[in-house]
Amino acid sequence: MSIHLNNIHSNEHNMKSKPKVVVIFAAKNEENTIRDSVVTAKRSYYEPAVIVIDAYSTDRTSELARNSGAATIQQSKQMFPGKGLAMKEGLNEATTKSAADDDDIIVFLDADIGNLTSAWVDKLVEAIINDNCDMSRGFYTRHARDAAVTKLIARPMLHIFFPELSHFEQPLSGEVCARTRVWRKLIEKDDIPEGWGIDVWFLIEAVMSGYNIKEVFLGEKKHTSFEDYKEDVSKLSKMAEQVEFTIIREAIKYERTELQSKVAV
Ligand SMILES: Nc1nc2c(ncn2[C@@H]2O[C@H](COP(=O)(O)OP(=O)(O)OP(=O)(O)O)[C@@H](O)[C@H]2O)c(=O)[nH]1
Ligand SMILES: [Mg+2]
Repeated sequence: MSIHLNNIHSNEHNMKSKPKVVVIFAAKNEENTIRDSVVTAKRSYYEPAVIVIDAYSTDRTSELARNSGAATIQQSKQMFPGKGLAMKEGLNEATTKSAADDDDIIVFLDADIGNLTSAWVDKLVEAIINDNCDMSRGFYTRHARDAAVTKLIARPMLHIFFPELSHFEQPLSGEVCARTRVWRKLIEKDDIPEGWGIDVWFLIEAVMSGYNIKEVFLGEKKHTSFEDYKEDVSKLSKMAEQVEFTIIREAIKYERTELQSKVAV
């Protein structure tokens, strides 16, 4: 009897049976981090299959992803930014093949994270399984100058147009997880952004579809894209423009332009 109890208690994941999990990375020129990203994701307790959607990288991203055991696919259009297109095509692939059952779980992770651990996958998946939410999203502590678009565009604009989303720490989080049935509902909509608008679009559309969303703390996030713009924040202007425009478009779509949350100007 005591052996039996010990076995139960030693299983920290306390799972009846493991769900099928697929991890998707969108990646453009991430040769420094892609191998570790794929290998680390695969070490998750949930033993996920990994898909990399490559944006015609001019470095070794695609080759390294394939050699690390990821199903590696080129996105259909050679466009940049094409993060939304890549995520949609990753979902088309997963929801028709490796995660085709409605109850399967699909996790997105950015491919430029220097301190990714497999616990990130575990925590995002466990929020879905144990906390009974429809979508889990990573939030983190980050460098004080990191996440400028989040701090200066996404959060203030959500506060004005979608005040019920004001509490989200990271509305542009790249670490997002949901069951196949939820992703299917979201990608059947016809206004899915192809560029940088995708992350905040998924958040707004999930909330407006009535899904229950939980942010999950993942510790510190160190990512190489911050190194590219930390000396010159103007490199984020295209991202800022697309996030801003996406929120305005969503505000019009959901008739939020009455500015019910007034801002003193
Ligand atoms: N397939 C594909 N992947 C992309 C594209 N643009 C960005 N990515 C990937 O999307 C992920 C997030 O992009 P980052 O450049 O790190 O941007 P971010 O971290 O969300 O934003 P910042 O906090 O502003 O740096 C990374 O894995 C990129 O390689 C694209 O056009 N196509
Ligand atoms: Mg990044």
